[in-house]
Amino acid sequence: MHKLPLKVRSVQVRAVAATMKRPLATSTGAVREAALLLVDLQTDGGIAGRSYLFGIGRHNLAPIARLVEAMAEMVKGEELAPLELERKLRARYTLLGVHNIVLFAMSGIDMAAWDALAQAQGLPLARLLGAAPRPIPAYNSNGLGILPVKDLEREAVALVEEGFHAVKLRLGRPDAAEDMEALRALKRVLGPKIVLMVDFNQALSVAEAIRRGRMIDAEGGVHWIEEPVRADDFAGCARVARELATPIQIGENFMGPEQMAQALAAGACDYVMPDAQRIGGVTGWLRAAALAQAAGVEMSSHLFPEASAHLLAATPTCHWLEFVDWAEPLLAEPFRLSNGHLVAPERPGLGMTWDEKALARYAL
Ligand code: SMN
Ligand code: MG
Repeated sequence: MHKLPLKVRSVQVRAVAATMKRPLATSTGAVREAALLLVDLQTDGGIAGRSYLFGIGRHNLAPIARLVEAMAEMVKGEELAPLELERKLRARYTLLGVHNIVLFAMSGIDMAAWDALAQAQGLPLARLLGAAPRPIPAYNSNGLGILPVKDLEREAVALVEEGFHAVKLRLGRPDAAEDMEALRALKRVLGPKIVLMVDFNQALSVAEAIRRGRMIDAEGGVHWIEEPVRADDFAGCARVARELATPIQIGENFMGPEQMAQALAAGACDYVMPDAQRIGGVTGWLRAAALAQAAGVEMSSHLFPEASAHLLAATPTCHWLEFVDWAEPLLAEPFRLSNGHLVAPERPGLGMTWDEKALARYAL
C-alpha cells in the first residue's frame, strides 16, 4: 500500500508492431500486425501504470503518440485521480472535440492511471472497482476474416480447439450469396453447440442490411449481427434492428459514453460492445456500463481483452468478452484462459507487464 495521493510524474509512449498469428481480413481492409502504442505512466511513488492503444495501422501510431505526449505535459504534477485527470483533459480539448484519436489518447492515459492507482492499493483493477475477478465468457475473435470457405472451415476448427465455445465470422463480401455460403459452411463444421457471431464492419446500406439480415434470420443460429451499417447512423441501425429477429450488436465505434447514450435512445441496437480505447478508458467504461444497465441491454467488450476482463467483471449486464491474442507477444505474463473464459489475474492493477526483450524486437 502506498500513501495516497500519488502524483503523475511523466507519461512515455512506445510504438510497436507485433506479429499476428492470424491476420484479419475485414470488409474494410486487412489487419496484418498489431500496431500498438504502449503507454507508461510514472508516478512519484515509484509505481508505473501501463496501458496500450491499438492503432489499426502503424501509420496511425505517431499522431496518437504526439497527442498522448501533449496530454502528458498537461497532467504532469497532477494528483493520480483518474476522474480529475479526465475532467482537466476534457476541458482542455473541448474546443478541438473529444472524439477519435484525441479520445484514444485520453483513454490510454486513463487506463494507465487506473492501473497505477490499483497497483498503489495492491489490488487487481476489478477489485479496486468493487468487483471480483471472475471467469468472463469469451469468444475467440482471432481470424475468421473474409477468406475462401475451405480456409474458414480449417480456421474455425482450430479456433474452437483452442478451448472456446464461441467464434466470430467477418462478412460483407460484395455478393450476399458468397457470404451465406461461408456462414452455412461454418455452421456445418461448428455444429449447433458453438455460438457464432457475424460482423459486417459497416459494409452495407440500410436496405441491403435488411435484405441480408432476413437471409441470416431464415438461416438461424446466429448470435448477433454486428455493425451491419455505418456505425454512427443510429437511425439506420434502428431501422435494421426493428426489421430483424437476430439481435443487432454495435458499440466498438461509440466515441465516449455520450454517444452510447444517443445510440440507446435511438433504439439503434439490441446489444452494445464498447471498446476501452474509444469509450474513454476505465472511466468511460464505468459510465457506459451504467447506461447499459439502465437500458436493460447486454454489454460485451471490443478488443483489449486484458482491461476488459477487469471491466466486464464490474459490468451489471456483462455479456461476452472479445478475445484476441494480439498483445500477447508483448506481455511478460499473458492472461489465463480456462474453458473458454478469461479471468482477470489476481496481480495488482491491470496485471500487464511488458516483456522488454519482445518489445525491443517489435519496436518501430
Ligand atoms: C475489428 C475491429 C478492429 C480491428 C479488427 C477487427 C472487428 C471486431 O470489428 O469487432 O473484432
Ligand atoms: Mg466489429
